[in-house]
Amino acid sequence: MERKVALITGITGQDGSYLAEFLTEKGYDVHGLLRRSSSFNTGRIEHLYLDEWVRDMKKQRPINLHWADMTDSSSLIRIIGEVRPTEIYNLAAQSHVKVSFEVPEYTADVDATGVLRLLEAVRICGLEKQCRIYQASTSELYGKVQEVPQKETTPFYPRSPYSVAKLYGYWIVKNYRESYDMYCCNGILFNHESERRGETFVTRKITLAACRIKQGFQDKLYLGNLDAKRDWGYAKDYVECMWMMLQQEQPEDFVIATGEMHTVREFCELAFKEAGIDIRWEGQGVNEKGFDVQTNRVLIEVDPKYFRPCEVEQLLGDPTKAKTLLGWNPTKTSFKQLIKKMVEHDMHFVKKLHLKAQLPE
Ligand code: NDP
Ligand code: GDR
Repeated sequence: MERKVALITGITGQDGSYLAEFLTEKGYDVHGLLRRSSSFNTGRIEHLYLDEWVRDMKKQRPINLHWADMTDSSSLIRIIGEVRPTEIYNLAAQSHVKVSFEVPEYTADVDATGVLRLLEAVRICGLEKQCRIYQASTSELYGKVQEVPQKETTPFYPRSPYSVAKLYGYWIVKNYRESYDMYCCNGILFNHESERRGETFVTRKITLAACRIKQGFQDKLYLGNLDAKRDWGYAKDYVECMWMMLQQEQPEDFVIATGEMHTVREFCELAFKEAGIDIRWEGQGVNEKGFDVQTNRVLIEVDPKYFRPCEVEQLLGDPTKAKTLLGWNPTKTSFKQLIKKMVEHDMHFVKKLHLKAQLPE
């Protein structure tokens, strides 16, 4: 029988957790990198490895976690040599654009040099002809956009230490493909969100705040640039595409996006509406405020501390190539459905957290 062994870097993150579920269901032997942290960082994947009995009932295979770090070549070589994966999904990254301005050197180490370390580890282990590699590239590469909508041929203009590092990752993947005939692809993914999105990314920050405000646990939400426009999709739909890319005969790069663009302001309006609050806007720029239509209370304010030294004003992807060649459906989950899923989840999540906090020790 054909060996199907996947190694996922970044398995504890939003995408890694969905991809691990997807690949286990497809019958893969799934391995993931776990990096050392002073607190638990396995919350998103606990259900995949904790209870053997439950897993057995679901006829699921366990996932296997290995201590490693993208900044540590020896750990990557050791794991790739031991696991001998047939597919590697490189999702590990310092993935926060704003934070990359504060930790630019570390971001470059993980998001740029980390990709090189991984590719070299595959070669050192002699697997360059047996292992297919997916690289998590990003719409942030387009930055100051040169063409609307952005497609595979649109020129790049990165606007942050994060995207400059990812640009290196993109090109080194292309270079190893051309130099060593390796099967490696760049998925140029536009923003994708979910109930598991990190809490400091704007969408999750908004859905959580809307639910906390609705339940009386938060007074106000402070945001940065309300005019920023993004092409937001659903993470669970996007990880399927990562797998599809590695099943093609020839390795190629693909844009993955919905082809729809919305402002942060629109996201707020819909999320608050879903939570049962109607928002009315007044003022402009840093003085813009979002009022509760019913009570006239200010619920949303702009705080310049969330502005970026260099902003990406708008991103809109053209997923035609993925639709045509992969047969991928970019609008499986609509913008409204995405927000609904996130708000429904966060309503329960917030309630549960506060109930737990009230329990005696
Ligand atoms: P997350 O931030 O949710 O997850 C990042 C993962 O990388 C986590 O598992 C994290 O581990 C791990 N990681 C960070 N630093 C290291 C390191 N030094 N060594 C090993 N692992 C590390 O990101 P997403 O799931 O949202 O994104 C996945 C990938 O896709 C990233 O590369 C991101 O840049 C890229 N991307 C994401 C998009 C999006 O909209 N979500 C769009 C386009 C690209 P830990 O849990 O310990 O922090
Ligand atoms: P982004 O996502 O930078 O696109 O990177 P993020 O959700 O952080 O920001 C989107 C836009 O919203 C504006 N914004 C705010 N952002 C945050 N985080 N917090 C705020 O309070 C806030 N107010 C307004 C931002 O300025 C920005 O314009 C994400 C990450 O997942 C990357 O890893 C990935 O590569 C890209 O998406 C595609």
